[in-house]
Amino acid sequence: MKNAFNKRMYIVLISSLLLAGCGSNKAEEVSSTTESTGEIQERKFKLGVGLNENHSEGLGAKKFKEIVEEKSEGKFDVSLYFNNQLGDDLQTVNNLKAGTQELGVISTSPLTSMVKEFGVFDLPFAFNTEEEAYAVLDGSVGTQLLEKLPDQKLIGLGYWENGFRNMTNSKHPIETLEDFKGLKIRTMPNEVHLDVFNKLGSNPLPMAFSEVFTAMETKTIDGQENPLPTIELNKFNEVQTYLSMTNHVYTPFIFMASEKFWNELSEDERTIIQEAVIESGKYQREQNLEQNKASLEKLKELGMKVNEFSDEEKEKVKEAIAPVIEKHSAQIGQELVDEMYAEIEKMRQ
Ligand code: TK8
Repeated sequence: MKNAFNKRMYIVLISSLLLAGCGSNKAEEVSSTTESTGEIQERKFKLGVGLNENHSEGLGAKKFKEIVEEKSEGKFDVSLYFNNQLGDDLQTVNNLKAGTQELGVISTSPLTSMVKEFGVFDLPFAFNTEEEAYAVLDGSVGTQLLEKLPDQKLIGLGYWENGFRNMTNSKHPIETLEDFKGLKIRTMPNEVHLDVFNKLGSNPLPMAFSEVFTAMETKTIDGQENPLPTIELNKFNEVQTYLSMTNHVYTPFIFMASEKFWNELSEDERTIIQEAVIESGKYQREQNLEQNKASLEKLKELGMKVNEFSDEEKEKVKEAIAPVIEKHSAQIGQELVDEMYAEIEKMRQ
């Protein structure tokens, strides 16, 4: 079955290439050379991630390499690149589109400039727990979004976890709605985040992740927001005094392939990679949950001043940003937003 499918696909592809160029009478010859498309060939390819090799994202990448190399019986050779070595999230997208990088893991938030629907995950306080996020990401909403990527020459293979974001800054603890006012906060390149922080009276500045540490060190910005493992493993505590546990939004990681690369693969080769993304993703999420707990303890030990953000103040923030949520929900697509909330509601019952 699989081979027959591959053969057909290959013939369609080759025939159209031939039609475009050198005449259709060669199609017969081509069909006799298609058997290799179901096989696993020797291949070398690159996987780039944004964080370091000790972060759950880095551990997940190593696990992915291990699984893929084992399943391909050593025919696949994956080179890993950590710390945005191949480029920031948006550069990674460009590399994948151009086919100069085969695989990459990034936050979903910067994708909204290409596929606005990904903004559904940027709506603050949508999820209360990681399990709620998994239900949405691995269910219909997450799948619908992956299906929008081929239009961008990208193939979405699944969701990993960046996690719930918390505020850090060098000025004062953020304990109330008022405390957001006047702070220069770096955001990811994402319209929802930008509008939310504007509404809260902060001065948001979208910036690539790799510039954030220096921007805090030189006081170009007062603070930033990210999940705890990132704050710890990127040593943000060295340039930030206050950590405020706002948990204001959950950011998924998305594992993507270059469409150009994907088109070169046989069905069997694709299956190996797809399965490895899911398997290593389970591991990555588990590691991330562990790291989230450990990082909080570590950051306290390292002397960061940590404060909670009360439910009462959360309600005030939600109220303040309600118009922003409403505007962006309409832009993202109310139907999709409602579907996400319905899925979350199901989890809560
Ligand atoms: C790493 C990014 C990062 C994200 C951000 O590539 O930009 O703040 O949270 O961790 O995806």
